[in-house]
Amino acid sequence: MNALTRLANAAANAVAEVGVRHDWTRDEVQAFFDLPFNDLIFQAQIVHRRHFNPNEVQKSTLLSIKTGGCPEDCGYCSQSSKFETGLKASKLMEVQRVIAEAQRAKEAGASRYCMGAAWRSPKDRDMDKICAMVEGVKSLGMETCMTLGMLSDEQAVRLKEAGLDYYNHNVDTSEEYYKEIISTRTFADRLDTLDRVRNAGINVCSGGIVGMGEEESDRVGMLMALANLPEHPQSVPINMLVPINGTRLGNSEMIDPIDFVRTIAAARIMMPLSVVRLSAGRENMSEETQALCFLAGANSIFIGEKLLTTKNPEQNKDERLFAKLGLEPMPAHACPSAV
Ligand code: SAM
Ligand code: DTB
Ligand code: SF4
Repeated sequence: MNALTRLANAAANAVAEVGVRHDWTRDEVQAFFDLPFNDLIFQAQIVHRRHFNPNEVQKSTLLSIKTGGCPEDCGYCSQSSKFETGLKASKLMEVQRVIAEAQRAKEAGASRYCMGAAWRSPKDRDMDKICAMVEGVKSLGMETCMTLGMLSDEQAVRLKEAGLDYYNHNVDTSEEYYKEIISTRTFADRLDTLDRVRNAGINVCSGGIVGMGEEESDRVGMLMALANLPEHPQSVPINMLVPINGTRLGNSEMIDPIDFVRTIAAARIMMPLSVVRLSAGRENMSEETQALCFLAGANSIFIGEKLLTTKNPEQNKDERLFAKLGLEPMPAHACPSAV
């Protein structure tokens, strides 16, 4: 056994013994990525089975409640006004339409409804409508999630009072690589909003995108940034870049699926009580890759035929995959670390 394997095994054993850690070092995390694949998956399975039913996968559905025309310049995004992507922009949706869409998602088996707006930050004048959406979707018995950009303290408190369960705000990549992807805000801005959400008592959903031309060391840095937060995000979405024509990253080369699975496995080991979501990118992924992601400890997906603006696998395709793999939906409010 070489020194790195010993280090990775020791780090995973440390998780098993002490539970949740917030002091991950670069060497420890890099050592997970350097493990033989089978050893990495084995470690991830040990951690996963300690805290979760390994055959349960949480199902969320997304809705874009305000599409396009965003002033930010995120290099991956179809909704940035800085790129010509051919996307049709639209205004903030009516509350009743959002609730009706959520009801359909519930009937299709989703336990969480995630509503996303292409904003740098919400305007205070939009908050009444946003809060009414949270209250309406919650009254259906679903978990609620919003992703609206940067928040003020007051907006975070208002969302909490409306009953919001999760706020999604991704760190997206390492601090070092962030400025290559986005110039209109900083990594520190992202962390500030995450602090506000956590301090308001809302569960944090934060992860990132892989396949944006980053180095493996950036994936290490991204996972360290997430796992060394004062509390682990209760939900950790790992997105595979969906390349969008017209954006700066539209011609990116697809990441090797094994490298993607390694990122999931390392996230699982480092944040043992968090739900790790195999998020965007499933439309371009084989069933075998998805099965490896579940084996590596991913236990959440988006269901429904659309993500925000791009395609997601059809319902019957996902149902067939769940049946083949013997997977069951995770009930609402089952995340062990959620408030
Ligand atoms: N405007 C808000 C924000 O940026 O936080 C919320 C919406 S934004 C679309 C939510 C997240 O979706 C991004 O942080 C990014 O991680 C993910 N995302 C956007 N476009 C993507 C793409 N083409 N491929 C993969 N993930 C993407
Ligand atoms: C997250 O991490 N992924 C979701 C959700 N949080 C908001 C969004 C994925 C978007 C994929 C590209 C699109 O459909 O526009
Ligand atoms: Fe705007 Fe969010 Fe897209 Fe960035 S990721 S351009 S902030 S909608």
